[in-house]
Amino acid sequence: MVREQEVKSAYEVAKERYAEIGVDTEKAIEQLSKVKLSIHSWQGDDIHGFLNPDQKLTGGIGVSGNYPGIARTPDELTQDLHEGLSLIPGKHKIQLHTLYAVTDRKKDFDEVGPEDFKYWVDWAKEEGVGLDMNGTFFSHPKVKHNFTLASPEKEIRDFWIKVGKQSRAISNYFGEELGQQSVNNFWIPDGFKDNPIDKLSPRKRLIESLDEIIKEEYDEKNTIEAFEGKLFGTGIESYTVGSHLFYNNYAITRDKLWTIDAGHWHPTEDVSDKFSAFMPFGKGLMLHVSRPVRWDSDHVVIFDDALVRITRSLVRDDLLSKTNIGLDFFDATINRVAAWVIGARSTQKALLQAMLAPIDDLKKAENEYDFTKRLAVTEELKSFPFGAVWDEFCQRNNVPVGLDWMDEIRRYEKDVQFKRN
Ligand code: RNT
Ligand code: ZN
Repeated sequence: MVREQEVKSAYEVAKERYAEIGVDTEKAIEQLSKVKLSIHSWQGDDIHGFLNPDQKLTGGIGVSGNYPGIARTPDELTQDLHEGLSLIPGKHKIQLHTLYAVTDRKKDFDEVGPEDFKYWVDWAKEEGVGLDMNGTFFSHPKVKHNFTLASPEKEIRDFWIKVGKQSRAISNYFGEELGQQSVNNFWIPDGFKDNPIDKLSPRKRLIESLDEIIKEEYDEKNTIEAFEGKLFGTGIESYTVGSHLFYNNYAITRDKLWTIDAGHWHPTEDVSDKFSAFMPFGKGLMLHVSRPVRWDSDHVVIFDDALVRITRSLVRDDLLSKTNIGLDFFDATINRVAAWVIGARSTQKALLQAMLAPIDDLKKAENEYDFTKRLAVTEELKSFPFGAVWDEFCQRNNVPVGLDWMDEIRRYEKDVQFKRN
């Protein structure tokens, strides 16, 4: 109770400080509560899934670590997700993959359909979350020499086209059942370890396969596709069929979403600078917020400069309504539920800090060439008491304030996760 009052009083002070520069903290709180994050199921089980959990992870991505308590079954994964969600303020979505189908018999990737996701839909309804989808195009013997939809073999392409079509049916089912649009993200690993001769034909084949996948019409109210490019993967260093430019063009010409994964670019490239270059032409964005440490390492997202630049661009350029903010990282060296909580809370904090700024005033100064004011205000803003507003946001959403959530994680690992091994 003492804590509750302290949080309130600190908030009242912060509210006044922000009001002095024309920022309404109540408005920011309201704005933040409308942002749904798309939290990725695969942080909970190191991308094993339930279809072929013993298969090695392929596609040039990797998880390291063996922290105890990994979720091994649908019930364990949903239990962990529930725990994570209880420590993250607000209402969110969960991103699934074909791999997470819950089937009544052994099924291959291309056989999995909406009926195999009823488990998740029932859970999502109970939990009050939305669902997003990802077709799985890796960790399967039919990924031949790192090729799927762009394979030179028709038989291989056809298998993966079917997986893609099924993922759309599943995503549509999520949308219909849960009454909110489900984003269906496509990422494929296709590419070469060493220098290719023919760079054009694989891309033409990929276009053909994708066009075939998206041929059937679905109501966009329920589902929309997003396409995620990449620079390279481990073992696929020299050429990636689905490059950024490829999917940028594909998304625009097909009126679909473009997915920007923060880890998929040259290490010095600022992904946040791309949103405003794409959006005047494109329908919308999906983000995979991630943290590349020297390479596409998928470290847990933290409140760092890269994240702050992403959230500032979204807020300042008013792109939130056209952007789906998904998370994509996998770290097995720490508690996997804590990883979700840290990544999600950091993303929300960075959004809030971006919202707590006199944006219209700054835009005006910029248009009047008052760059002195622009620099002075943005610098001072960095030490404004945004943490007090964040605490108030957590309190109002009935989730632990500050580090209190770690006590709950310690209890959970002791009572639940550590008992699994
Ligand atoms: C891989 C992509 C892709 C995956 C997930 C598991 O580099 O980022 O989004 O991480 O689909
Ligand atoms: Zn990604």
